[in-house]
Amino acid sequence: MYKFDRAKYDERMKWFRHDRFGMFIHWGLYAIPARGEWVRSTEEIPEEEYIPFFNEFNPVDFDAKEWARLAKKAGMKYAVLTAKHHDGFCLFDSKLTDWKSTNTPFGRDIVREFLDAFRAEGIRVGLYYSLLDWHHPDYPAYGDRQHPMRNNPAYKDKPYNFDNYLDYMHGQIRELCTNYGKLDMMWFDFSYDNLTGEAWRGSELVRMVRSLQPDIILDNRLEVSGSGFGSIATDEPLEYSGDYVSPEQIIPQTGFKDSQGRDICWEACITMNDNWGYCAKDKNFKPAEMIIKKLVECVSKNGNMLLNVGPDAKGNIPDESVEILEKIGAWMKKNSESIYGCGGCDLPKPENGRITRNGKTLYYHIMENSIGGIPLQGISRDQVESIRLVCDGTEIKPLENWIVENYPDVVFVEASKTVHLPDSIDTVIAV
Ligand code: JFZ
Repeated sequence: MYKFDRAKYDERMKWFRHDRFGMFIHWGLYAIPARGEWVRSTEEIPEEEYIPFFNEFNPVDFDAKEWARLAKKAGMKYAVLTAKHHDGFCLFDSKLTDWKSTNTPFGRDIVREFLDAFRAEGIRVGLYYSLLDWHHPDYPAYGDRQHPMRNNPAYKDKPYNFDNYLDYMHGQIRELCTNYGKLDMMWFDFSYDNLTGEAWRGSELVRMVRSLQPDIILDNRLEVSGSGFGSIATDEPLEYSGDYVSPEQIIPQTGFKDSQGRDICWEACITMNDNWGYCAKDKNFKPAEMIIKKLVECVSKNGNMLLNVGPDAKGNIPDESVEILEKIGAWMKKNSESIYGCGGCDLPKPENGRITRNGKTLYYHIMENSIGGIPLQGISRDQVESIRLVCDGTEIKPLENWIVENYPDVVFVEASKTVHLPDSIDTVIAV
């Protein structure tokens, strides 16, 4: 009988609660049509029209070290690569299929190169593994609402044996957990309709993964889709509950607490534009300033952010994404002490920004300029030991003038030295 072990759980979640910021990488054959990673399904493309991408896959510019340097520069502490996405194409040298990068003209084990390069930069590593598989003959096709062949009459009476598929999937996950050294995270994606939990033989799968990789952290999608909370958010997590809630393309309105008032771990996965996989036409990139503020928002609610890049068919991360990551990196270089090891605090969100906290230190993220003094809400003068500007360490004094005398329960600091001078994105003040 499975019993959730909270002490063990808290131990393995330590780095996750500390690191806060990771890189998601969606990459595969779909980078060639360049219309997003769902292209086979949305356009109902039959296998024979997808195979040419396999036959030509040769991303000559792929350099995992370059990706890793970029992630490091952006201040990202962990990274998750799609070892297999819904199209079933494997970026690793699986013995269980021919549908893998090592059999394309490229001929390389991309997962291994990714793991080596990111570990070398001191970045923790995780692998995304799609539970859906549109290539495997034993995965339900006709009538499955996601499958590219859902409406194709040729698949209507095609027999399939789902247990064969599950053996295959369990076998591949065993390969990943056995042949590639220590993995920090496994990101299963995703459950839907009747396919959830034990339909994936979830308990058996998780038992195997944890026996091979005792410290690994799992997302919650063996149990739920991209919007569910699942039993990890209850007092009795199931064996396949995973370790954290994984809201997709949304930052929750507040953090989550369990019935004992403990914070529930979560990670928002977010795209920079509107697609996970490379999409040539999608230039709808979010400004770096916005993403920085959203990262702060996640941390202020005790969550993480997993920010996506979708490299192109030659293996390059799009220029727009590189530029965004560099801008984030410039901010992180000066302000990351307000992110790493930080979480939320019990004070309400101030009207001019957000607060993150590490122990006794409050980080006031000032996102709006003030006239006169900047109000640090929620604290009183006698609680304050010192105030420093985080980006350069400058001492800041509480204001003592005729205006602030009338606001005894707010600490004001000088505006001129802070917001509109060094950094108008998010100026951080440590108290
Ligand atoms: C999933 C994938 O389909 C997507 O390609 C990407 O990898 C993302 C991170 O995860 O997205 C989902 C998962 C579930 C639902 C929608 C999108 N859902 O249940 O509606």
